[in-house]
Amino acid sequence: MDNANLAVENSAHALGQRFVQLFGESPRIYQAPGRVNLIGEHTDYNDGFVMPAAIGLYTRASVAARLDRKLVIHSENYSERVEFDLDHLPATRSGHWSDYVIGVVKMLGRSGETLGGTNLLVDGNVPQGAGLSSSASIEVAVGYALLDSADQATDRTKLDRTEPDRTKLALLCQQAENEFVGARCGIMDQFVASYGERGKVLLLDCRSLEYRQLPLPGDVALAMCNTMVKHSIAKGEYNRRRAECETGVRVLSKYLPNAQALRDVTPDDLEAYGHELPDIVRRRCHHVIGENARVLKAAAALELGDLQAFGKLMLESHRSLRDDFEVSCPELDLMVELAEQAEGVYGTRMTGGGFGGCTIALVQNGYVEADSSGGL
Ligand code: GAF
Repeated sequence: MDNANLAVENSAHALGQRFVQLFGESPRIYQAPGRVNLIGEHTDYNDGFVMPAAIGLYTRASVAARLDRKLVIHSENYSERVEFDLDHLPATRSGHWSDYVIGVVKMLGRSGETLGGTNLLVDGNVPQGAGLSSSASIEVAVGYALLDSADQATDRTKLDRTEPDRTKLALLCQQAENEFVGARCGIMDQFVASYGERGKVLLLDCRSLEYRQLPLPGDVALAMCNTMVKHSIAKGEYNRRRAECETGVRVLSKYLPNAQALRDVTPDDLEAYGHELPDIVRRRCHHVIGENARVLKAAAALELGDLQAFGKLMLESHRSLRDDFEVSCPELDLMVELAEQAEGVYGTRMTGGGFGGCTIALVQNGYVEADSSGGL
């Protein structure tokens, strides 16, 4: 076992002990990672393509069943314990961290799962507001834990589940975020939190949910740089971008009756009918349509081992997010500019929803200082 794996193992053991201390019995522990996105930003909710990768930062949910109908959640990050009655869950979000858990509980219930009383201990090291998808990692880890608890509460002979359906779980967690937490996010984050694999990037078609795991060459590393400018997709700008894209489709579909989403609009279509759109909407569409094409080109470049071409596409993506989609910020732009000039960097861009958070750089191995805390 390498040092990184040993550290992960030790911290899981410590979390198990903490659970015993808090609840008096041993838990089962589930873990889901945060993510970076190499390319394909703001394309997921336009039925497009994305290329995220799981990172070494994660959320863990430890779980054991209770005999009553209570859901008791303890957060190590907030040093706080909250209790809910499973038969009288809050109808709406409260802005509290527990919204992410309650959203998943509600969607599981809606999908037909019977949840019994549950003790949950949640702990994570994905920084919040850094664009590394701490929310999807808590949703997916908790989703697994709650399914475990539901299994305990059900007559095991009636269960046909050997392993949870990961796609179903990812969709359910996205629904929790859309309908309970209030962020109209796409499927990328929950999908990669469910399927991400060490050393691979995930090429996902967000319409069909078909995916491929593409290996990253052994001699490159992904470097995350945090601007420390906090972002939240539950705030207005993210939902506004999504609405602008929907406006684009609505207008363009008068000319392109088969267009259900921006995925169905080509650069030629935009050239022909773009003048019908308000300027802001046209620029939003221009980003999404170009970004979808860039993801497919980047996948081809990665398969050919052409990292120079991949890096160039990352830079184009950043410029498009900065100028057309307007989701960057001065700190992200500066970090990209500085990394662009650094030796060994193939390409760099902002990653995630934007308005702050992190950049990602594709770097030749020899130019990165070893740090296993958040790497692939
Ligand atoms: C956030 C959302 F949660 C994702 O669904 C995606 O839209 C991303 O922003 C932008 O690509 O992480």
